[in-house]
Amino acid sequence: MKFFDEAKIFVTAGKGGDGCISFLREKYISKGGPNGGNGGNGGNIYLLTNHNINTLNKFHIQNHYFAENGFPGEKNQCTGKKGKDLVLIIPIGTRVIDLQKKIILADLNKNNQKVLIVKGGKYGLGNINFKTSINRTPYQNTKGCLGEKKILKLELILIADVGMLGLPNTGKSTFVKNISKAKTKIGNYPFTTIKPILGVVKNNIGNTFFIADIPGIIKNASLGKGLGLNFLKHLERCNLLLHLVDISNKNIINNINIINNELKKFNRNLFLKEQWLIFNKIDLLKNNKNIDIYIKKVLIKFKYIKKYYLISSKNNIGIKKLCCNIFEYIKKNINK
Ligand SMILES: Nc1nc2c(ncn2[C@@H]2O[C@H](COP(=O)(O)OP(=O)(O)OP(=O)(O)O)[C@@H](O)[C@H]2O)c(=O)[nH]1
Ligand SMILES: [Mg+2]
Repeated sequence: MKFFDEAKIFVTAGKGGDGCISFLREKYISKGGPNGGNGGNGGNIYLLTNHNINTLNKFHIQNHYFAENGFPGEKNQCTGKKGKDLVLIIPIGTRVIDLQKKIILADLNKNNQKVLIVKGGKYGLGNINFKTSINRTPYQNTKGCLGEKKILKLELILIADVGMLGLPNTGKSTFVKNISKAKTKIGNYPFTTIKPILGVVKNNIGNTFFIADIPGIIKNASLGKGLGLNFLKHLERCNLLLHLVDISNKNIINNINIINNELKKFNRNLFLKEQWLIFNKIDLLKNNKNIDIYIKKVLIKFKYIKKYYLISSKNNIGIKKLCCNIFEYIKKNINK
């Protein structure tokens, strides 16, 4: 099934109900006064997060939403019924952008978070409000106001502590599958992963962290090459990035530069996040003798890399130590 992490929707709150013009008409009361009631307010539209929803797919099936209009006032001073509110259920991690004003209206990161996005129009006044000493039979009311209207962009950004980063085929999904129960797709070809996947990693004392596997990035992804850079937004909420490189590849320095240049182009804040370099596929190295010297040569070029690890996701080498250090890092930096 296609995974939509963005959607454009049109939301219109309900119009307020009009005020009523009416006069008391009863037997033996020849000229009863005004008794037209006020209208009801128009319905509002809210967004509400729910952890059972993971995509914005339903907003591609329907993208226009209307809340109910308020009802008009009635005779005998009866106020019109308020229009029903509409509540749209969205996944946790949704960012809401007002496309016309180009501002972020809300960033909803918790379950059951509710925000008002368009307010219903105010009710109109019935003629009972216009009675004065000089005008006892006012043929006057006000109309209900129109409800607010907005065009919104919804952007779903995964809530993960750790994000995977790297060229295609470096073993990101293999690593995530190895340490979590995530159903990542693995294949010996580029762009095996075409949508982001969230995994949960647990240790034996009950701590957990969330890890996001995203599609690989290639040179000029910012120009739309490969799957583009759009998926990088899923790393925005991560506190730690694991940059996977294939140690059996001859162009490691160049490959690391490609990823970080694209990262900077997408959002410099991502580049400034804590980044650990993970040399994967060490099982493929025939000769491990000069590996330390080689790694030092690589690291000298990348001063911003805080830590590095040598692992094999396939053969389970170095994974345990790396995971322990991630748990430690998270304990120190995230759960402060
Ligand atoms: N020898 C060896 N092969 C590995 C290792 N880790 C992953 N692979 C293989 O590398 C290939 C790519 O693995 P994936 O996990 O799909 O790579 P990816 O980085 O997620 O790739 P994309 O989703 O295309 O970006 C698969 O054939 C894996 O079996 C490893 O540690 N050693
Ligand atoms: Mg993958």
